[in-house]
Amino acid sequence: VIPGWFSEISPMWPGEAHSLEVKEILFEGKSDFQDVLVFQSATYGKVLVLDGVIQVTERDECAYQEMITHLPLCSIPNPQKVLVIGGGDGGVLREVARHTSVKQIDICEIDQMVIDVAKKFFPNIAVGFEDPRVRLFVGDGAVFLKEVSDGFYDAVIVDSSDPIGPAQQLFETPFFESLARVLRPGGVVCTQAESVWLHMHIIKDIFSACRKTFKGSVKYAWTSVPTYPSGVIGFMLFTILRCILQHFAYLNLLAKLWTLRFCFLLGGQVQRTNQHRV
Ligand code: AAT
Repeated sequence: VIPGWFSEISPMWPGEAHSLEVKEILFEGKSDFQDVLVFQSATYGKVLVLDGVIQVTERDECAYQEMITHLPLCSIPNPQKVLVIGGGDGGVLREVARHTSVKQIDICEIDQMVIDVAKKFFPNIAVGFEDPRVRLFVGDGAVFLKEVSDGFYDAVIVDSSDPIGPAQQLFETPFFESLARVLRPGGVVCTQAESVWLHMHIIKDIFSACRKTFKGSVKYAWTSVPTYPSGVIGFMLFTILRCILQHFAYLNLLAKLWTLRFCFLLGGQVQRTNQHRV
């Protein structure tokens, strides 16, 4: 450990640690769930750290918050009811609020201290809480989902910390089953899904849990965030297919398109034959 520098050391990335020069420690606390630290860095603005792991820096937070939000919300038409799990800094809320179709934004963050610290030190991120469509629930996201009725949300964004600590349950099969239950057919889920350079085993586990749980498509996306381990972070996106009748409607549409295509071909043929005659 270099004096005057913060190093992100964790068993989740053994043998390597990204470091930032610390200008000033602004806050140090211990909540019921985790150690909370805020410091002024030399090059990335203010930094929020939970249990020794960087969650947000002022300089590169946009790369993560925009991707985890707009990938899912731009992938379905007209999202209206959105749930955020985790994300107590408010950055994902800020991005969700930019979607005019959205009417209700619920957030379930486990740690009130994260919310308070974000409001005090990261006003440009915590501004997300000020949108009138936001309803805040402080509690465990996995427990919260149990109270939600079936098919309630159009989109769920799981902006969670790593699977060591309070977010562990958010990477396990029962949680994915709850997500599948609260999502409406045609809805979409996007979860924080770690780095391809460091966590292939976690990614594979999430992928296979989702494949079993979601009768729809499961896709992985990633973006570059310099202050996250290995400089990249990924997302697992899953959708639930609409009901079986809608499958038939889709097949019906395909059949019609083929018939149309056939008619065009035939029409072209007839035209050509006629031209030939002329
Ligand atoms: N947008 C900031 C990025 C984060 S913050 C992750 C948030 O998830 C934290 O505020 C944490 O308190 C919250 N959280 C953890 N467990 C739970 C839970 N069970 N229920 C609800 N909220 C929870 C993610 C940074 C990713 C870092 C990658 N290395």
